[in-house]
Amino acid sequence: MDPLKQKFGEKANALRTKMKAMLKVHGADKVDEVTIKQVFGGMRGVKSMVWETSQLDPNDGIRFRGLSIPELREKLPKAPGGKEPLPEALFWLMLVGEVPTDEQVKWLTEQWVSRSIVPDHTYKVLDAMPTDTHPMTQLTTAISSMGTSSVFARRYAEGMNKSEYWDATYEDTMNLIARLPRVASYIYRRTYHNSEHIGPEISLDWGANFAHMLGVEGDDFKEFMRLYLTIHADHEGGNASAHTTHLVGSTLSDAYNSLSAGMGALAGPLHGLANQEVIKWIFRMLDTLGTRTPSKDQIKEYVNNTLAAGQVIPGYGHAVLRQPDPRFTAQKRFAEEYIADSEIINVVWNCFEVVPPILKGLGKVKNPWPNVDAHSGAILVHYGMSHYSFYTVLFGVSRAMGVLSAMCWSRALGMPLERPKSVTCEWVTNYLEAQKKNEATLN
Ligand code: CMX
Repeated sequence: MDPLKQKFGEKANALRTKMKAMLKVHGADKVDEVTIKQVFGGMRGVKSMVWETSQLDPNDGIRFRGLSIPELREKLPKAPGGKEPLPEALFWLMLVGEVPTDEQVKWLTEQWVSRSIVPDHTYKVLDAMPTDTHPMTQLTTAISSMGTSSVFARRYAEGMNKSEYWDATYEDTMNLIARLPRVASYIYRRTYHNSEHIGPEISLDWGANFAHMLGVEGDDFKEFMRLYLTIHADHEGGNASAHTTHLVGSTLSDAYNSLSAGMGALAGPLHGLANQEVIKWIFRMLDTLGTRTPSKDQIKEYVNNTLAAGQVIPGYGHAVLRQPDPRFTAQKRFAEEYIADSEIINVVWNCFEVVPPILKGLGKVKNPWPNVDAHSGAILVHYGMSHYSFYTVLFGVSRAMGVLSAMCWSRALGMPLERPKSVTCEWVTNYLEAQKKNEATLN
């Protein structure tokens, strides 16, 4: 048995036993109450699922197994000579709740290399699609197409015992994550580089090899990819891509179907697609203003025009966060350290000063601060990746690590089919009238 699977199995067994006992005693205790505003308002804040791999605080931001992003940078193993955390190390941490050793990370990198062969038919499926198909559509299709090799689907069909669900899901998780950089770089090269593909360099770590297959050379970009793939991996369970993956997985659909669905959620402009929308919005602003170096006053006017046109400012706001996103701050820190001077990054930094007071002034935006998507595009443009329609695929490759490690936990803890209750508008009206009558009777 592999050491990570063994560790996970032990931890999962212990937690499952503990939670079963807890549920027996406390199953009927209340943790929350739901308001009508929440029923109509996207279930904001309703505590209704378990997600082991990370937790989001509105002010402090994301913590992966208790560690903040600066702490990840300090504590997780790095590539030789590197300063940014290795995404493999984060996966290990999310899955078993322990910071791995250098040796353990090396083992995981090698595992993913050995599992990275993509089925031939997936390349054929991709090649059958027009090259102007949005890269996220290509990604979801490619992921679904790899479902032919699902260990979970095969073993379920053979009559697998419930107690083995997590084991088969672990196998799918490892295979799927191992293959994603190959699939994603294939999509990138076929879409923007005349299908001139670049083979893997198996001596490299997962993130650096991905950078290599994309065709962007240089140690700094490799470091950026390691950081990028680490900080985008997870944002607790309620965000749309995580929740979708979880919901679909709760039907015992395999990891391929579940992740493909989750990537469909990530492809929405209010979620992951915002990373392409940010740079598109900035490019349009520069074109409209006829300058690469707009003043703060010019940016202010453009922001006001965007709002007046009934559009959102992409990269700003968040359903949970109420402070600048630490994932934004981590990318800003990277740019300050590695990129001396860049016009496009300066625009992002000027927006950081200009946009929040304007959004605050609207009086309705709960979080006027930048989120993760406000910064990434400018760094990618700096390194020569200006095809912004691809950006959400990068987000997706990273997000797979969080949602799939969480899926292993859902299977290990025996999470059932998700089935919340819906109501009609008429039901709500009748409910309120009944409440009123009750109150009148009591008075
Ligand atoms: N620009 C303009 N208006 C904004 C805004 C922004 N960046 N953020 C919120 N608002 C508006 C909302 O559209 C809403 O307006 P209406 O009442 O007229 O419908 C109002 O402010 C209240 O919204 P909220 O409670 O502050 O925010 P929500 O939780 O409803 O939505 C989010 C959160 C992210 C969808 C929203 O802030 C937004 O649309 N941001 C821009 C898109 C974006 O960057 N998304 C990426 C998020 C991170 C990620 O998932 O990758």
